[in-house]
Amino acid sequence: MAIEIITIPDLGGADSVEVIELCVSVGDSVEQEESLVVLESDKASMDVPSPFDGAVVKYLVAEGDTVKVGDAIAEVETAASEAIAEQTVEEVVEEAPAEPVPVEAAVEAPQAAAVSETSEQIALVPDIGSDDKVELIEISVSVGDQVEEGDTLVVLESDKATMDVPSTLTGTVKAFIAKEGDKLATGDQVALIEVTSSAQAVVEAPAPTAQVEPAKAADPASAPSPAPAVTAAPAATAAVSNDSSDVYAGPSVRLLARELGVDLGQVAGTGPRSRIQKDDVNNFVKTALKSGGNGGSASASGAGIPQVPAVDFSQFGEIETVKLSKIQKITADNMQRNWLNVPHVTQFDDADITELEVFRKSLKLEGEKKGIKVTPVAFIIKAAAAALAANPEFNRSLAGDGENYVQKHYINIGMAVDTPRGLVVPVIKDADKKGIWEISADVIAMATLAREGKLKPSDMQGGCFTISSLGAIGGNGFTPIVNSPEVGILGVSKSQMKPVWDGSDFQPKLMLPLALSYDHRVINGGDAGRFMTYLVKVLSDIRHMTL
Ligand code: CAO
Repeated sequence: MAIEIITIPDLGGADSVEVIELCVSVGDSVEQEESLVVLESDKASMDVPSPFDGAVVKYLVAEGDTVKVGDAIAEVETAASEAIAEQTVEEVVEEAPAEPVPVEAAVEAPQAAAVSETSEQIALVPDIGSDDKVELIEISVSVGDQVEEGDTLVVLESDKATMDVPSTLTGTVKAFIAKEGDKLATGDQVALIEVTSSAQAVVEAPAPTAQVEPAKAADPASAPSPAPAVTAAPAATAAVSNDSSDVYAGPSVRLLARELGVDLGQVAGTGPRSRIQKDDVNNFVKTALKSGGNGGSASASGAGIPQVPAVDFSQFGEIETVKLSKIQKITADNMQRNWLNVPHVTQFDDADITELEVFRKSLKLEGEKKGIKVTPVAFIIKAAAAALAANPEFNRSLAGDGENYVQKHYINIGMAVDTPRGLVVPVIKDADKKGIWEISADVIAMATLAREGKLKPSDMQGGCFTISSLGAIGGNGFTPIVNSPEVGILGVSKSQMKPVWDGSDFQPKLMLPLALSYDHRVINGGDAGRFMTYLVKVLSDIRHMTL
């Protein structure tokens, strides 16, 4: 009987996470996409779904265990892998294009093609996120090569992105079934691999079960947070190729390098066959920042930034040192990166929301019936969506190549939420298409999930523009930091009644202070002036939103 071992997929940056729930009883059947376990990091909880229909034979983890990417979590008996197991090598060879397959190598293979009973397995094209066929543009290893899990087997190219297809197995490449120039679709066979040990024979999930989101990953500009794409099976990831140099690194490492402005050609890889890992990039940056520093003097570091001297505060009084939460650390890194990379300008204005408040308060009774509280934030999100539609410059991101920008044709608004564990930014999707009730319900749901630490990675991805509202707390204004690769962020402060001159008299008006920070590489002052003026107009008279 074919048993497959399910492993922890890419956690998108989280080092280790806790198993908080085993969702299926041992012996019970599980359907494809049904959750096997729930993991929780400081940032979010994540479901790990089963990649196929089957039955849980046993769990290899317990609730409370701390796990990391690649750890085995369960054994699942699956009909799908039996089907693959029954496929003989001869069948594989028959199906394969004649030219690229060294038949001898394939025929020497002992028996079946895919699972634990034999040491031969077929690498398939995982879910590439569309039904279209994509071209195989590069075979990255040779027949006879030893490949490690994670090594790139082939590179596919669509009109949108190039995609590395990494091996999910450690073993020897016995034959390539596909050749350069072939057009491949999800589930097509790529290569025959002889695994080196049964312990490593984690069966690659059949293609239909892969959960990759190549479109998102392919557009670094639309994926501002490093949140993981939760996948049940390791699969191909996609990224726009940085260049055609022969640097040996996967797409996520290339994306990180682009975000940090690191030239991968200067980074020494410590992975198998000198493959560059994320840690190599991070260490390169740390070393660059430290080099040139001399124990905290004001001299410039390698990156030209003077180091902040370390101070022993205990000499001045009692202190305690408290560990930063994961979210706090991620926020600190993101803020510093964005502050250093983005040339910020902040523009200020006040919107007269006197009428908006009258209207909002008139919704109170209806809101109580619906169980939805409408705060000014919902109107600000709606107005920002309208301003984005009217000023598409704010819905752009610089492309990683520095030669292009990406114009987004969807409008998702991120909303900063203050939680006990730190700042998180869930995203209200398609805010331009939603009404105030729906946006209000989203705001409540997202803020609740955020505060309970239950946001899914996908809840925090795909933002185009962020709103940071301190309106319920107070203050006249602040200069928010752009949530790069977005190019604009709106800081909202507390509305106050103010005397406003109407030409002949002072009128009491409820004024909402707004601060718009923008990336001056993408947005000009004129663009920002028009965006802000439009926003103020819409908030002052919400009938404009309907135009
Ligand atoms: N001016 C005056 N009052 C405001 C206001 C404003 N701009 N915005 C909201 N309010 C009032 C609401 O009317 C409501 O008052 P009532 O209860 O009397 O009706 C109250 O503030 C509600 O506040 P809230 O925080 O519960 O809900 P919200 O919809 O205003 O905001 C959220 C939701 C998630 C944005 C908010 O809770 C939050 O977390 N804000 C912090 C964001 C943050 O930390 N930003 C900084 C990031 S950079 O470090």
